[in-house]
Amino acid sequence: MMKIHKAHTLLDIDGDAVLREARSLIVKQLDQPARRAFLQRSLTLGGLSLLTGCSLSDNSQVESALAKISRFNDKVQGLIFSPSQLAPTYTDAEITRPFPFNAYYGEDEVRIVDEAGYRLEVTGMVADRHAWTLAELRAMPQADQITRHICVEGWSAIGKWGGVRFADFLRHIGADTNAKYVGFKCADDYYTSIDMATALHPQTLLALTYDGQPLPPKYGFPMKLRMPTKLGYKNPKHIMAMFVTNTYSGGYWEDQGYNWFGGS
Ligand SMILES: Nc1nc2c(c(=O)[nH]1)N[C@H]1C(S)=C(S)[C@@H](COP(=O)(O)O)O[C@H]1N2
Ligand SMILES: [Mo]
Repeated sequence: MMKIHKAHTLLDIDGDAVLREARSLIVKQLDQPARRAFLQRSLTLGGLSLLTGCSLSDNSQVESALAKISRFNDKVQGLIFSPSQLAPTYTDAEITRPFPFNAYYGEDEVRIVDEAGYRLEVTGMVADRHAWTLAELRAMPQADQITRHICVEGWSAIGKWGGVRFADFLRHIGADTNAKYVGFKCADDYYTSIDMATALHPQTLLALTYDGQPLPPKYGFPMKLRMPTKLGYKNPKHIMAMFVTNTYSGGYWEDQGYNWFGGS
């Protein structure tokens, strides 16, 4: 099922009711399964940022809605930000089971990527542009983390991912770390891009495993980029290609209005 985002629908509905729902979702439903209804009822950060970009300052309802949304955003940002600049980590016992699945389509349409033919394409501002097999990536030093994934649809969940520290990978391939962005293309139609500072963050992981096992298809086989400092939509699954660039390249949801930085 396709999710439809339409910023203008927010103008047709009661701002306070939407915000009550947003608050109750974020407060009561942390660690609960995904609620697609959240998006289906049109409350999306995407729609909201689109509104922020519009000149609607004469509309007092929208203005007060935006002020409340900004506090709602602060709450989300607060969950993923800590003064030490590292996202909080958790114990095995705190892992959310089962971990929720999410994508712009349903679980019955999860993309299956064949391991044998898989090569991670690396282009742009890097010295070594060879394409990587999974075996080569598994031969790099591995790290793992138990962190919280926060989705703007109003749920969060704690999971365990393992793989190659992205900073190690970037240095290994001779990436120009003065470049502004790293972009990703996925096996589905998803794509996103991140700032270099986050790419180099010690908790940013080119994740090859989930809960100690090769990443299952639904969680992004053969690999995803796991960034506990960023919201769920910034974490691309099924990565097929990455590129280092100074040219802004947006993202699947970002191009529909979601905040591009999407994190702390
Ligand atoms: N390739 C791809 N990556 C994606 C998405 C997607 O639709 N396709 N959805 C994003 C969103 S909005 C979320 S919340 C997470 C969900 O990851 P999970 O299935 O491991 O919970 O994947 C992110 N990465
Ligand atoms: Mo998400």
